[in-house]
Amino acid sequence: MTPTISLSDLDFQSGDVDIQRAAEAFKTHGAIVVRGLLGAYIAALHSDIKAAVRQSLALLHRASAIPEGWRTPNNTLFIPAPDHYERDRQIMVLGINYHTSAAFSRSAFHPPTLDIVEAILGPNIELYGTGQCLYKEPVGGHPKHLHQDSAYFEHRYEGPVGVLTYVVPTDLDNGALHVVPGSHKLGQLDHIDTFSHLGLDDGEWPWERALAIPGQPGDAIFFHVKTVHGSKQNHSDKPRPVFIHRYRRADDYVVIRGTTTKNRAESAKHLATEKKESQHSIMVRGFRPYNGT
Ligand SMILES: O=C(O)CCC(=O)C(=O)O
Repeated sequence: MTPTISLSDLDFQSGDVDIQRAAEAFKTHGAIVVRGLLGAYIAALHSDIKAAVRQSLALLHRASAIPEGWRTPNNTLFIPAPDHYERDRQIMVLGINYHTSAAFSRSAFHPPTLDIVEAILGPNIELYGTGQCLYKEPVGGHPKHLHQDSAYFEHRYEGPVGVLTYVVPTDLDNGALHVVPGSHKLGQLDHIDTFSHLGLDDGEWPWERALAIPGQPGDAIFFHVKTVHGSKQNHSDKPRPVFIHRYRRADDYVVIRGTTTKNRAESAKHLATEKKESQHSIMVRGFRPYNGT
């Protein structure tokens, strides 16, 4: 599937978004980008991201080994660094979230963002997760193989809408997000274990199948949980952080979770035991009626 869709099919301008048209484009292509949408939060978030990086590096000697790499006490995930790198480990997921950064949590409640999410998911929406910051260190910072997020958290219903926002100018040189338009309609695909955890076989899913989305700080990419996406290495001399909010219908919940083929297969055995009641999160739109028995 070579992309026949071009960036202009997915592109919207903050302040001038036709919400229904944006929601339709999302449903058709599985991704849209809204330029400048979260620009007001970038300065404060970037400052908190830099503080979290300093803290993570200072705590690296206290990191413990986990199946995905190493985790510092402030919850930053490190993975092996390239051979020529100044350290043997590099940051992959930075330990910053709604519990540690007010700018991060404020930005999750941004009304124009929620207006678009509501047009996609309907009136009753909760946050999924506590926010995520994917980081690529300079000079080789890790590639993230093409994958579906549903390989990591498959949901009972529609699944979360991810909103990934650039913090620095992001292009082909430093790790722009790539998406495969329409791939959210392919169902759950089989993933394999890769350097960047669960990913698609790159023989079957080469980067040429995907559309790159270069952008500026504040540009927000909305993507479906089953949209195939990923990003290449950061070849620039500066870090490339992004931050992600995830929103889901208030009745939706995870049925299978994993980070490796082994732990995902184990989780799939317990499919029937997953329940919404133990997965309630903060509501951002609408109301959750009591539905206990
Ligand atoms: O650009 C990145 O850092 C990768 C983001 C991503 O693929 C994900 O959050 O699933």
